Amino acid sequence: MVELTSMPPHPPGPAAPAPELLDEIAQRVLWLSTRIIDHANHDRVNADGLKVGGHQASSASLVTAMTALWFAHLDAADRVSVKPHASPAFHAIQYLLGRLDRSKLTTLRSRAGLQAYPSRTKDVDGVDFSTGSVGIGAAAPLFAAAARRYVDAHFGARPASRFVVLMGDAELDEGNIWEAIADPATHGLGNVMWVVDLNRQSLDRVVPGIRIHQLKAQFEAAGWHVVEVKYGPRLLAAYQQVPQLEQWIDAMPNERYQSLFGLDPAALRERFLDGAPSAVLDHCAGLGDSELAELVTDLGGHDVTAMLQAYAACDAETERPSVVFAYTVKGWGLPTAGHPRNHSALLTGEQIAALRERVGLSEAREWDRLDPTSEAGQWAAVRAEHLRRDPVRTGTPLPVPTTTGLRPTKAMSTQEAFGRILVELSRHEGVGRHLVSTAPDVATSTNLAGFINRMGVFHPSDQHQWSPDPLVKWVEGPGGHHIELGISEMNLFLLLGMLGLSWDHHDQVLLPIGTLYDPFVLRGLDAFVYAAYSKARFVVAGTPSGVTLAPEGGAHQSTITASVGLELPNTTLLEPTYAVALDWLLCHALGKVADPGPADAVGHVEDGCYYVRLTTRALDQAPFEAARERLGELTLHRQVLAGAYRLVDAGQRDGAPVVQLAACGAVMPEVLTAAAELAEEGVLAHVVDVTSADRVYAAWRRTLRQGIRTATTPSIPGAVRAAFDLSAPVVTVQDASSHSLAWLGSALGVPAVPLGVDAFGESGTVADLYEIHDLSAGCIVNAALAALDLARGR
Ligand SMILES: Cc1ncc(C[n+]2csc(CCOP(=O)(O)OP(=O)(O)O)c2C)c(N)n1
Ligand SMILES: [Mg+2]
Repeated sequence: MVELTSMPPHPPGPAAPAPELLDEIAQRVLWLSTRIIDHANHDRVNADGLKVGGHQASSASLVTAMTALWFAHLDAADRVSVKPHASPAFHAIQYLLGRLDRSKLTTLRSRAGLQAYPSRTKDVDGVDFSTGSVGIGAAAPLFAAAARRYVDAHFGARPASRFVVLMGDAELDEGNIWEAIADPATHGLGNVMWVVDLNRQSLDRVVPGIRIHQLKAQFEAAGWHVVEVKYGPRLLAAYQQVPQLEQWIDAMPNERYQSLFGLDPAALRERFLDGAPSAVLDHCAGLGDSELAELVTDLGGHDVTAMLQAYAACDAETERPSVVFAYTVKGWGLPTAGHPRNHSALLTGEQIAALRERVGLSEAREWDRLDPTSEAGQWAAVRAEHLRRDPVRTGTPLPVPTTTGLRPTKAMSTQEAFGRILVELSRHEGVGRHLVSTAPDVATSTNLAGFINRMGVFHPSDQHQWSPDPLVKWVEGPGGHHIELGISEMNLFLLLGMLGLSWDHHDQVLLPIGTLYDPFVLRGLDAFVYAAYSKARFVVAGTPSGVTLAPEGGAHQSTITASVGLELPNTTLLEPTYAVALDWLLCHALGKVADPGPADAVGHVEDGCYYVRLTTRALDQAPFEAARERLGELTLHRQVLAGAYRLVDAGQRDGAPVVQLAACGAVMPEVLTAAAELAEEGVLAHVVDVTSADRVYAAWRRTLRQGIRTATTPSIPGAVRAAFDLSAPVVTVQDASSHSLAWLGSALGVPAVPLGVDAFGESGTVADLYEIHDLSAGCIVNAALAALDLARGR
């Protein structure tokens, strides 16, 4: 058995300082994070009258855990995902470490300021993972660790990183969490630690009942190492003396226990002791009210020593991911502590003044960093140096070719072409090495089998192959290039997103390619959006797509996905019709995945992911070859990449009506037949193959924006002028909702008749389905005549 390249050991960090020093720093983090939000809401001029917001209580809940992490645990190579509502605590820490300018502290939730929730692309102080949609940002580092395992196995181990997550306890209600930990691709990742901020509160309420036993069991069943940090040192010492005290607190309903935090000490005594057993009453009789209050609210998640011990226990566990359940108080150290409605509650001016005084600051010094001459200030400097990261290297560009030279000699579907292109690329020196594919249990049915047979399946150690099937040679081991997932599409997009950030997280460019059935893009959509928002770079193929999947029926026929691909930022939708066009587009996309390159003449840069919609309908490739003859390879190549080319030019004839049929993908045979029928009736019908509606739309929007911003007449984009006729009415045809191409009429300034699929599909033949949805050649002819009528009626 070949073992994975062994990880280099962790560099020992500077020894942790005394807990009192960390407590002092935690108080400053608490102050700054609270004040950052307070300033945004109460001091900054608010022209809109909209509430600015921010989450003081939610941020305070994690202050101890985060101070312990950044000031005594993390190394420079570690990567951390911070719970969305703790962004102020994160920025306060970065400020104290000297990574954030003071001027930024008063910019929370303002333009070009600190983002409401940690953002990789918009924040300036080293956010590793964007967060906001709860559950997604928490799961992402698990997949980043899976990507690291892959990168280490293929390109040699890099400085060891730990992947740390700081998450809310209500995030565990999100199903994607459980999908993530259940997938075998995330098993055995000993460098992952999730810290659950167990404050037993969500947005609306104190969570009824305590589910910790169930949660622990679920993690353990998934093979995780579970650590619980429940009580602080005071309570633990008291339990030694009075075991009944522990039973009393453990048995207390969550709502009652939480309500203690908001009480003054005398009232707390009364509520806490109401109905208590005599041993508890006796013990507490010897304590003053404040002493009792401190004891009863002494939770482990606010004890730096207990938290550091928990982190160390997770480090020691190298074979399994770890989860730490840290018992905390939402609003720790604030007057809103434990209040059921504290999620967005803001401190009053008096409360802020009292907090400022408590941490020993004056108004004049309130934004100061830790005094550099103090012990705490000196420690911050030591940690800042320890955590300093080198900028990401930009390696030599990958030699991605512009074409694999694919020349189909027979009818071919785009899905088949896709498989062939990948096999060709896998043979390409300098490119194959960087290719990594993944699929949620649909690798064979999406045509990745050829690639996998050549490149193998990734597994951390060599596996014996039991399969008797000679056609499926799935050799599993550390050299494999395909990561097979369970069925979860959410996991697919999380993994693609993290493979697509490998250039940043692991200093290694990869060429990630994922496949899934097109309708299930929507099943993973939140993670797809997350990946795009994070500017991950990958290619995903939705295949097969549309009602062309005829017999498979409505549940498997996608309609709105084309609109999703078109509208999603940082994502380019490609839907070519012909194999060679797909080859050119894929090669170009992979080149951009390797390196997005500089902006074009108008400042546009395509930086993100590529979504290719494919089908299994084999199409005659002759029309494309005819266009190649007519236009020449260079022009055709350029136009295919720009998003549209004229597949059939109907020529000119004085007085003859002219219409254009703009279409993409599987429907092209019907479109070509319609064009021929129209010609027989004396109508000149151009056919435009729209290879990327996204690129044409984006070009049109760019010229419009330019016009709007400069108050000048917008120009017509080159991509539009080259392929379309700017005076002929247009019929748009796509095996997708008709809406997704309907804008072409406006872009061309001509009447438009959009055809597409605006109802759920059903089982049938392709001809049946096209007839049901008005995609038959006859319907297209009638649509063209309608478009001409509309144009005449103007
Ligand atoms: C997917 C998603 N659904 C809903 C929300 C709105 N939301 C933000 S925080 C929150 C509750 C958070 O509770 P928890 O995770 O326990 O965090 P904490 O108590 O630490 O604030 C909700 C429902 C969101 N951000 N994302
Ligand atoms: Mg909570």
